[in-house]
Amino acid sequence: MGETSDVLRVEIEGDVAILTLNRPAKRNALSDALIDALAAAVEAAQRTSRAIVICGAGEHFSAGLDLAEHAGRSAIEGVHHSRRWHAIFDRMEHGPIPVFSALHGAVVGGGLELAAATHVRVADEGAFFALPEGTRGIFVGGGGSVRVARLMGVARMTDMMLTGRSVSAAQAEAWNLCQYVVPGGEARAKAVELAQKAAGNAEMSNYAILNALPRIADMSRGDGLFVESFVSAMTATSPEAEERLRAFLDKRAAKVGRPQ
Ligand code: 1HE
Repeated sequence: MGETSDVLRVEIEGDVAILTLNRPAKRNALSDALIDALAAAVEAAQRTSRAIVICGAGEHFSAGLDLAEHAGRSAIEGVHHSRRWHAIFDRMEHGPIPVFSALHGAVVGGGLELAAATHVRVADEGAFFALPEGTRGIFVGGGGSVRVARLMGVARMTDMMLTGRSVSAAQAEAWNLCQYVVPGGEARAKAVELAQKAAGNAEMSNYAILNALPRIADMSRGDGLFVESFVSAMTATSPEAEERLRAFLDKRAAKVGRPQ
Protein backbone atom coordinates (compact mmCIF):
# COMPACT_ATOMS: atom_id res chain seq x y z
CA MET A 1 0.00 0.00 0.00
CA GLY A 2 1.14 3.57 -0.70
CA GLU A 3 3.08 5.12 2.12
CA THR A 4 1.89 8.13 4.02
CA SER A 5 4.09 11.09 3.07
CA ASP A 6 4.40 14.60 4.52
CA VAL A 7 1.80 15.93 2.13
CA LEU A 8 -0.55 12.96 1.69
CA ARG A 9 -2.01 10.75 4.42
CA VAL A 10 -2.92 7.18 3.43
CA GLU A 11 -5.34 5.11 5.53
CA ILE A 12 -6.88 1.74 4.77
CA GLU A 13 -10.42 0.90 5.90
CA GLY A 14 -11.25 -2.60 4.73
CA ASP A 15 -11.22 -2.57 0.94
CA VAL A 16 -11.04 1.23 0.72
CA ALA A 17 -7.89 3.38 0.58
CA ILE A 18 -8.51 6.88 1.97
CA LEU A 19 -6.08 9.48 0.63
CA THR A 20 -6.06 12.81 2.48
CA LEU A 21 -4.45 15.86 0.86
CA ASN A 22 -2.44 17.08 3.80
CA ARG A 23 -1.13 20.63 3.34
CA PRO A 24 -3.78 22.43 5.40
CA ALA A 25 -1.51 25.45 6.06
CA LYS A 26 -1.47 26.01 2.27
CA ARG A 27 -5.12 25.00 1.86
CA ASN A 28 -4.01 21.75 0.20
CA ALA A 29 -2.60 23.62 -2.81
CA LEU A 30 -1.46 20.98 -5.30
CA SER A 31 2.32 21.21 -5.28
CA ASP A 32 4.49 18.91 -7.43
CA ALA A 33 5.30 16.86 -4.32
CA LEU A 34 1.60 16.43 -3.51
CA ILE A 35 0.74 15.46 -7.10
CA ASP A 36 3.62 12.91 -7.10
CA ALA A 37 2.50 11.47 -3.76
CA LEU A 38 -1.09 11.26 -5.01
CA ALA A 39 0.04 9.46 -8.19
CA ALA A 40 2.04 6.90 -6.18
CA ALA A 41 -0.77 6.32 -3.68
CA VAL A 42 -3.43 5.93 -6.38
CA GLU A 43 -1.24 3.45 -8.26
CA ALA A 44 -0.60 1.45 -5.09
CA ALA A 45 -4.29 1.47 -4.13
CA GLN A 46 -5.24 0.28 -7.61
CA ARG A 47 -3.14 -2.82 -6.92
CA THR A 48 -4.24 -3.52 -3.35
CA SER A 49 -7.65 -1.93 -2.66
CA ARG A 50 -11.06 -2.07 -4.32
CA ALA A 51 -12.00 1.63 -4.07
CA ILE A 52 -10.40 4.98 -3.24
CA VAL A 53 -11.64 8.05 -1.38
CA ILE A 54 -9.83 11.37 -1.82
CA CYS A 55 -10.43 14.12 0.75
CA GLY A 56 -8.63 17.14 2.21
CA ALA A 57 -7.29 17.97 5.69
CA GLY A 58 -8.23 21.22 7.40
CA GLU A 59 -10.86 23.73 6.30
CA HIS A 60 -10.76 23.13 2.55
CA PHE A 61 -10.59 20.32 -0.01
CA SER A 62 -8.05 22.14 -2.18
CA ALA A 63 -7.09 25.67 -3.28
CA GLY A 64 -5.90 24.20 -6.61
CA LEU A 65 -2.57 24.67 -8.29
CA ASP A 66 0.27 25.76 -5.99
CA LEU A 67 0.64 29.30 -7.31
CA ALA A 68 3.97 29.84 -5.53
CA GLU A 69 5.53 26.96 -7.51
CA HIS A 70 3.87 27.98 -10.76
CA ALA A 71 5.05 31.58 -10.78
CA GLY A 72 8.44 31.03 -12.46
CA ARG A 73 7.58 28.26 -14.96
CA SER A 74 8.53 28.72 -18.63
CA ALA A 75 5.99 27.86 -21.35
CA ILE A 76 7.51 24.43 -22.02
CA GLU A 77 7.73 23.69 -18.29
CA GLY A 78 4.05 24.63 -18.10
CA VAL A 79 3.20 22.15 -20.87
CA HIS A 80 5.09 19.32 -19.11
CA HIS A 81 3.43 20.22 -15.81
CA SER A 82 -0.04 20.15 -17.35
CA ARG A 83 0.62 16.88 -19.20
CA ARG A 84 1.80 15.27 -15.96
CA TRP A 85 -1.52 16.16 -14.29
CA HIS A 86 -3.37 14.82 -17.34
CA ALA A 87 -1.51 11.49 -17.19
CA ILE A 88 -2.20 11.03 -13.48
CA PHE A 89 -5.84 12.07 -13.59
CA ASP A 90 -6.42 9.89 -16.69
CA ARG A 91 -4.92 6.89 -14.95
CA MET A 92 -7.28 7.50 -12.07
CA GLU A 93 -10.38 8.08 -14.19
CA HIS A 94 -9.80 5.09 -16.47
CA GLY A 95 -8.36 2.88 -13.75
CA PRO A 96 -9.54 -0.47 -12.45
CA ILE A 97 -11.24 0.75 -9.24
CA PRO A 98 -13.69 3.57 -8.47
CA VAL A 99 -12.54 6.84 -6.92
CA PHE A 100 -14.83 8.91 -4.68
CA SER A 101 -14.08 12.45 -3.57
CA ALA A 102 -15.27 14.10 -0.35
CA LEU A 103 -15.44 17.86 -0.91
CA HIS A 104 -15.59 20.59 1.72
CA GLY A 105 -14.64 24.24 1.88
CA ALA A 106 -12.88 25.49 -1.25
CA VAL A 107 -12.95 23.21 -4.29
CA VAL A 108 -11.07 25.58 -6.50
CA GLY A 109 -9.19 25.56 -9.82
CA GLY A 110 -7.01 22.45 -9.94
CA GLY A 111 -8.88 21.15 -6.88
CA LEU A 112 -12.05 21.07 -8.98
CA GLU A 113 -10.11 19.49 -11.85
CA LEU A 114 -8.93 16.75 -9.48
CA ALA A 115 -12.48 16.25 -8.19
CA ALA A 116 -13.77 16.06 -11.77
CA ALA A 117 -11.39 13.16 -12.46
CA THR A 118 -12.96 11.16 -9.61
CA HIS A 119 -16.04 9.10 -10.37
CA VAL A 120 -18.38 10.22 -7.60
CA ARG A 121 -18.24 13.60 -5.85
CA VAL A 122 -19.80 14.04 -2.41
CA ALA A 123 -19.94 17.64 -1.13
CA ASP A 124 -20.56 19.12 2.31
CA GLU A 125 -23.41 21.65 2.04
CA GLY A 126 -20.90 24.44 2.79
CA ALA A 127 -18.46 23.51 0.01
CA PHE A 128 -17.88 26.13 -2.68
CA PHE A 129 -16.63 25.74 -6.22
CA ALA A 130 -14.71 28.24 -8.33
CA LEU A 131 -12.43 28.53 -11.35
CA PRO A 132 -10.35 31.66 -10.62
CA GLU A 133 -7.84 31.01 -13.42
CA GLY A 134 -9.02 34.06 -15.37
CA THR A 135 -8.41 36.35 -12.40
CA ARG A 136 -4.93 34.81 -11.92
CA GLY A 137 -3.96 35.32 -15.57
CA ILE A 138 -3.74 31.60 -16.34
CA PHE A 139 -5.91 28.82 -17.82
CA VAL A 140 -7.08 25.43 -16.59
CA GLY A 141 -4.37 22.81 -17.16
CA GLY A 142 -5.48 19.77 -15.18
CA GLY A 143 -8.09 18.53 -17.61
CA GLY A 144 -10.83 20.99 -16.63
CA SER A 145 -11.61 22.15 -20.16
CA VAL A 146 -12.53 18.55 -20.97
CA ARG A 147 -13.91 17.10 -17.71
CA VAL A 148 -15.46 20.12 -15.96
CA ALA A 149 -16.91 21.44 -19.23
CA ARG A 150 -18.50 18.07 -19.96
CA LEU A 151 -19.95 17.80 -16.48
CA MET A 152 -21.63 21.20 -16.32
CA GLY A 153 -21.53 22.52 -19.88
CA VAL A 154 -19.28 25.00 -21.67
CA ALA A 155 -21.50 28.04 -21.00
CA ARG A 156 -21.43 27.60 -17.20
CA MET A 157 -17.71 26.96 -17.21
CA THR A 158 -17.11 30.01 -19.39
CA ASP A 159 -19.13 32.14 -16.94
CA MET A 160 -17.23 30.75 -13.92
CA MET A 161 -13.86 31.36 -15.59
CA LEU A 162 -14.70 34.83 -16.87
CA THR A 163 -16.25 36.11 -13.64
CA GLY A 164 -14.36 34.06 -11.04
CA ARG A 165 -17.69 33.55 -9.25
CA SER A 166 -18.10 30.98 -6.48
CA VAL A 167 -20.85 28.41 -6.77
CA SER A 168 -22.54 26.77 -3.75
CA ALA A 169 -22.78 23.03 -3.22
CA ALA A 170 -26.53 23.11 -3.96
CA GLN A 171 -25.87 24.92 -7.25
CA ALA A 172 -23.01 22.55 -8.04
CA GLU A 173 -25.32 19.58 -7.59
CA ALA A 174 -27.94 21.16 -9.86
CA TRP A 175 -25.16 21.74 -12.42
CA ASN A 176 -23.94 18.15 -12.20
CA LEU A 177 -20.59 19.07 -10.60
CA CYS A 178 -21.32 16.74 -7.67
CA GLN A 179 -23.72 13.84 -7.20
CA TYR A 180 -24.37 14.19 -3.44
CA VAL A 181 -24.73 17.11 -1.00
CA VAL A 182 -24.66 16.15 2.68
CA PRO A 183 -24.81 18.11 5.97
CA GLY A 184 -21.60 19.90 6.96
CA GLY A 185 -18.81 17.58 8.13
CA GLU A 186 -20.36 14.42 6.68
CA ALA A 187 -18.84 14.27 3.19
CA ARG A 188 -15.90 12.04 4.15
CA ALA A 189 -18.04 9.49 5.99
CA LYS A 190 -20.60 9.43 3.17
CA ALA A 191 -17.88 9.00 0.54
CA VAL A 192 -16.33 6.11 2.50
CA GLU A 193 -19.75 4.48 2.90
CA LEU A 194 -20.40 4.74 -0.86
CA ALA A 195 -16.88 3.52 -1.68
CA GLN A 196 -17.37 0.48 0.55
CA LYS A 197 -20.60 -0.30 -1.27
CA ALA A 198 -18.96 -0.01 -4.69
CA ALA A 199 -16.01 -2.10 -3.49
CA GLY A 200 -18.45 -4.98 -2.97
CA ASN A 201 -19.44 -5.07 -6.66
CA ALA A 202 -18.02 -7.59 -9.10
CA GLU A 203 -14.57 -6.42 -10.20
CA MET A 204 -15.47 -6.86 -13.88
CA SER A 205 -18.66 -4.79 -13.53
CA ASN A 206 -16.76 -1.93 -11.89
CA TYR A 207 -14.09 -2.10 -14.58
CA ALA A 208 -16.74 -1.93 -17.31
CA ILE A 209 -18.57 0.95 -15.60
CA LEU A 210 -15.38 3.02 -15.24
CA ASN A 211 -13.85 2.23 -18.60
CA ALA A 212 -16.73 1.53 -21.00
CA LEU A 213 -19.19 4.28 -19.99
CA PRO A 214 -16.94 7.31 -20.67
CA ARG A 215 -15.68 5.79 -23.92
CA ILE A 216 -19.20 4.98 -25.12
CA ALA A 217 -20.21 8.56 -24.24
CA ASP A 218 -17.56 9.73 -26.74
CA MET A 219 -18.87 7.42 -29.51
CA SER A 220 -21.68 7.76 -32.01
CA ARG A 221 -24.98 6.13 -30.94
CA GLY A 222 -24.52 3.19 -33.28
CA ASP A 223 -20.93 2.53 -32.18
CA GLY A 224 -21.93 2.90 -28.55
CA LEU A 225 -24.74 0.38 -28.78
CA PHE A 226 -22.49 -2.07 -30.62
CA VAL A 227 -19.70 -1.81 -28.04
CA GLU A 228 -22.25 -2.06 -25.21
CA SER A 229 -23.40 -5.47 -26.44
CA PHE A 230 -19.87 -6.85 -26.26
CA VAL A 231 -19.04 -5.32 -22.88
CA SER A 232 -22.37 -6.60 -21.57
CA ALA A 233 -21.78 -10.15 -22.82
CA MET A 234 -18.19 -10.21 -21.54
CA THR A 235 -19.20 -8.96 -18.10
CA ALA A 236 -22.06 -11.43 -17.71
CA THR A 237 -19.95 -14.50 -18.49
CA SER A 238 -17.46 -14.07 -15.64
CA PRO A 239 -17.71 -16.72 -12.88
CA GLU A 240 -18.41 -13.92 -10.40
CA ALA A 241 -21.44 -12.79 -12.43
CA GLU A 242 -22.74 -16.33 -12.64
CA GLU A 243 -22.48 -16.76 -8.86
CA ARG A 244 -24.17 -13.41 -8.20
CA LEU A 245 -27.04 -14.16 -10.59
CA ARG A 246 -27.45 -17.61 -9.00
CA ALA A 247 -27.42 -16.04 -5.50
CA PHE A 248 -30.32 -13.77 -6.45
CA LEU A 249 -32.33 -16.59 -8.01
CA ASP A 250 -31.70 -18.72 -4.89
CA LYS A 251 -32.93 -15.78 -2.75
CA ARG A 252 -29.51 -15.43 -1.08
CA ALA A 253 -28.88 -11.88 -2.39
CA ALA A 254 -30.33 -8.55 -1.26
CA LYS A 255 -33.26 -7.08 -3.17
CA VAL A 256 -33.16 -3.56 -4.57
CA GLY A 257 -34.24 -1.15 -1.81
CA ARG A 258 -36.52 1.87 -2.05
CA PRO A 259 -34.85 5.32 -2.04
CA GLN A 260 -34.27 6.71 1.47
C1 1HE B 1 -1.83 29.08 -1.51
C2 1HE B 1 -2.87 28.80 -2.41
C3 1HE B 1 -2.51 28.36 -3.71
C4 1HE B 1 -3.76 29.43 -0.56
N1 1HE B 1 -1.19 28.25 -4.01
N2 1HE B 1 -0.54 28.96 -1.86
N3 1HE B 1 -6.12 28.88 -6.80
C5 1HE B 1 -6.58 30.06 -6.34
O1 1HE B 1 -6.52 31.06 -6.99
C6 1HE B 1 -7.12 30.04 -4.94
C7 1HE B 1 -6.24 30.86 -4.02
N4 1HE B 1 -6.62 30.68 -2.64
C8 1HE B 1 -7.68 31.32 -2.05
O2 1HE B 1 -8.46 32.00 -2.69
C9 1HE B 1 -7.85 31.14 -0.57
O3 1HE B 1 -6.59 30.73 -0.04
C10 1HE B 1 -8.91 30.08 -0.17
C11 1HE B 1 -10.31 30.61 -0.49
C12 1HE B 1 -8.69 28.74 -0.88
C13 1HE B 1 -8.80 29.82 1.35
O4 1HE B 1 -8.85 31.05 2.07
P1 1HE B 1 -8.29 31.11 3.56
O5 1HE B 1 -8.61 32.47 4.08
O6 1HE B 1 -8.76 29.93 4.32
O7 1HE B 1 -6.68 30.92 3.44
P2 1HE B 1 -5.55 32.00 3.03
O8 1HE B 1 -5.24 32.85 4.21
O9 1HE B 1 -5.91 32.70 1.78
O10 1HE B 1 -4.30 31.06 2.66
C14 1HE B 1 -3.53 30.41 3.67
C15 1HE B 1 -2.16 30.16 3.09
O11 1HE B 1 -2.27 29.27 1.97
C16 1HE B 1 -1.49 31.44 2.57
O12 1HE B 1 -0.12 31.29 2.74
P3 1HE B 1 0.63 32.03 3.98
O13 1HE B 1 2.07 31.62 3.84
O14 1HE B 1 0.39 33.50 3.78
O15 1HE B 1 -0.03 31.50 5.24
C17 1HE B 1 -1.81 31.37 1.08
O16 1HE B 1 -0.88 32.10 0.29
C18 1HE B 1 -1.68 29.88 0.82
N5 1HE B 1 -2.42 29.49 -0.38
N6 1HE B 1 -4.05 29.01 -1.80
C19 1HE B 1 -0.25 28.54 -3.09
N7 1HE B 1 -3.42 28.04 -4.63
C20 1HE B 1 -3.29 22.73 -13.44
S1 1HE B 1 -3.85 24.32 -13.67
C21 1HE B 1 -4.87 24.69 -12.31
C22 1HE B 1 -5.02 26.18 -12.20
C23 1HE B 1 -5.48 26.58 -10.86
O17 1HE B 1 -5.67 25.81 -9.96
S2 1HE B 1 -5.77 28.26 -10.67
C24 1HE B 1 -6.47 28.42 -9.08
C25 1HE B 1 -5.46 28.70 -8.05
